[in-house]
Amino acid sequence: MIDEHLARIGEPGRAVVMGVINATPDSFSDGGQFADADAAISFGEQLIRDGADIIDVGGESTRPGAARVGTDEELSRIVPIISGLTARGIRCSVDTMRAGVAAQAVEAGAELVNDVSGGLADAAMLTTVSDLGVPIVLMHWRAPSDEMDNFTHYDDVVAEVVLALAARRDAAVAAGINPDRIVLDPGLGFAKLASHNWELLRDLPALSALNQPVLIGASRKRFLGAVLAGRDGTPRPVGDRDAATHAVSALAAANGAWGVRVHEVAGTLDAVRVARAWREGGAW
Ligand code: PMM
Repeated sequence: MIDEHLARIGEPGRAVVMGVINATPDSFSDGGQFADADAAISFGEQLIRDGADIIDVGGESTRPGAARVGTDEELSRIVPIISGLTARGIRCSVDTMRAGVAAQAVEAGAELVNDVSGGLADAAMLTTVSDLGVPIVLMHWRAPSDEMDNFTHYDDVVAEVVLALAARRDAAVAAGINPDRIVLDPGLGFAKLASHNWELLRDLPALSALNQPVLIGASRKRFLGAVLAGRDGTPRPVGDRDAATHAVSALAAANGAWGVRVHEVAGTLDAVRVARAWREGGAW
């Protein structure tokens, strides 16, 4: 079930395309890209021209090993970008683990909170989002980025991620968030080995069975570099993983994903449009 907030994003019948702006000096695929807020806003406008439905703005890197940034630094990175984009009529979500940052981002115009910690990093997040009345993405998360590579053991990754996300969904509902406003995300690459990511993608229907919209964030991630490695085992470089990202987006959308979070939008839009035709037999 999807409420009117979520239904307004994108077009009925096709997966939502969430374009990424990482206003960070060190994100793994696009860090340090923007000299200032104006450059980030121009980039957001380009993502919209390319076909993005919503722009996800983050000010704190979650790359493996990344340390936290301070709240003021995070706010100063993202609020001017969100204000600038929403003033231009562009939909925004905020990628943050902090309740206070989520609140200020919504004040600046963001209409969706994307919390990679699923509400675990900040005890005030779920009640804050409940009060804000906006939808939330709850991602599967086990530990902060500088520790997450120590938490990659699973006996059954699909069952454990589904159970953990169901628990986060229940916690969000208990905090007052309308269940129709909750999106779940398996958190590809977060405390997960490449094989875990692929198992989660293969068994996407197990996650969809929780009856919440599902967001997939595979864009340019390490496991795509590994699957495309050269004959000598050298991973495919980050900048050359977009075709693989499009393939994952098409397959995820064809398997019922609500949305995909990506850096390269134009090809992703093609991919999810193809997925829609595939699912609906070309008839709509
Ligand atoms: N991945 C990253 C950051 N935020 N949010 C959601 N919901 N899902 C993800 O998979 C996700 C995310 C890390 O990737 P980036 O550094 O390219 O943004």
